[in-house]
Amino acid sequence: MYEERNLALEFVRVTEAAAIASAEWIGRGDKNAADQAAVDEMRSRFNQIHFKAEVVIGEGTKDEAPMLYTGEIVGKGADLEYDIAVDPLECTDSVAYGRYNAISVIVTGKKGSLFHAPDTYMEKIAVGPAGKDVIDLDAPTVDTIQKVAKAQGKDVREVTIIVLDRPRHTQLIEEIRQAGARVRLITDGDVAGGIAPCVVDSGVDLLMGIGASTEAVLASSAIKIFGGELLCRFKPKDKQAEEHIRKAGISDLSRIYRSSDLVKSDENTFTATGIIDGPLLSGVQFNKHTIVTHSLVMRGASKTIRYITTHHHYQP
Ligand code: VTB
Repeated sequence: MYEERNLALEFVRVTEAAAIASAEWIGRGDKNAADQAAVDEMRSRFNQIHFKAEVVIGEGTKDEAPMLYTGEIVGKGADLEYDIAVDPLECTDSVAYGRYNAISVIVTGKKGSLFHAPDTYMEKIAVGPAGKDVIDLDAPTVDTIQKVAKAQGKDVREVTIIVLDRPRHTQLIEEIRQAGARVRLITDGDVAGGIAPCVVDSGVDLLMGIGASTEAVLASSAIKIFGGELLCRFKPKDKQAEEHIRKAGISDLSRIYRSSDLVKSDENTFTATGIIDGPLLSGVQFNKHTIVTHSLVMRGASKTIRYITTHHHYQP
């Protein structure tokens, strides 16, 4: 009976609510309040839905986070059928300081199918369907850009690469510019940034650089359904981070993961609602009598991709 359900569609009401709650905090300089509003809303709404899932990526360990912690069971269903990975507010700083790019996101897969990523850094490349067979994490930047340009039928000068604006990317940014391509810097948000190359009108062709491992799992669920690709490899910043990865049972740090390693089931889902405008989704708009949200809803089993604009009745 559950086979025909599209859980992603049920979750859109959850990400919408979390997005609206955190959008109330845009630009108020309080990232904890923005995050808490999204977490509270997401957590309470999960328990109105008939499903049962274990949080494999959430707000942190049980000690760090009282809600949506790794290992928490959510939903009011009977059987534990799903893994769930969430980020109620991906990019707390963007919301707190009114910057570009923030979403609320939920990913599910059959139990045991989502990668339990220890929270640390990974180096990543993500690309849309046309370039999926030409990317290589070990290739020189210029080669990757030339190959992706060719696969997309573009000139290198027309290729845009989204990169997190971090000192660790100084050399990468230089290499991209030397190759003749464009750099689009973002302050945060390589979930939306990693998915953007799959979206034809996003203006982004590639994501490159080092970002969080948990974000790689979230992005992979959408990238898989779009038919693009994400390659990544752990890049611990110090010995402690390396130890953290090993403690999670991962001994081969040189392993390259692709999106299908991070999200193993094809019965996966991806649901996200924009909080602030980004490369994937527009943010929450507050009008006099309505609040408008923009969401992306994807289901692996059918490969459906839905963009949902919702007008929420609003009486201040
Ligand atoms: C990125 C970014 C996230 O973490 O993954 C980043 O996409 C990586 O960590 O939005 P640093 O900030 O230490 O570079 C976030 O900024 C927050 O999860």
